[in-house]
Amino acid sequence: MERTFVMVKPDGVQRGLAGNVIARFEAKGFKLVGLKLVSVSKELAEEHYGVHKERPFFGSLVSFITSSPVVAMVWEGKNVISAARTLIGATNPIEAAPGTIRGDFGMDIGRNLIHGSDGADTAASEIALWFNEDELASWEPATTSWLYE
Ligand code: IDP
Ligand code: MG
Repeated sequence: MERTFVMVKPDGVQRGLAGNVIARFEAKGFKLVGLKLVSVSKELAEEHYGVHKERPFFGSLVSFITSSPVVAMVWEGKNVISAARTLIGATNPIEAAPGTIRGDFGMDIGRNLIHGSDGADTAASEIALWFNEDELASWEPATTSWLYE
């Protein structure tokens, strides 16, 4: 089983879409193991988006993510890292497929609602960046045998 880091960005929280995002991950069958509302510091924002430091939009990324709270989550399940990216949709919401979170709810690349880790290494480092070990729950959903053969 994999774990991945997913975050509803400030636009998603402000628009009241955090519950819808959580519902989609739950309905798919993924297991929630960490969840919190975070007012993001500049330091955390710069660390999270460190890979984009040289990009022209880095400053606006940091100021946007620190402008209003985010919902930070860790989800667990089969192939959850790539499956979460599939549920999330393409980076530019106007090009994202209908049925994806960005495709259904977004208009602009700078307001694309949600972040999901893009690989195993990123998932591990982002989970460690955003959560302490004691904030992650180990639990067994009663539905496991109805979701997995
Ligand atoms: P991702 O969120 O789909 O993984 P990344 O390429 O990792 O996309 O970019 C991180 C975030 O930076 C995107 O979610 C988006 O909000 C923003 N971003 C990416 N490309 C651009 C751009 O060309 N202009 C403005 N913002 C961008
Ligand atoms: Mg990315």
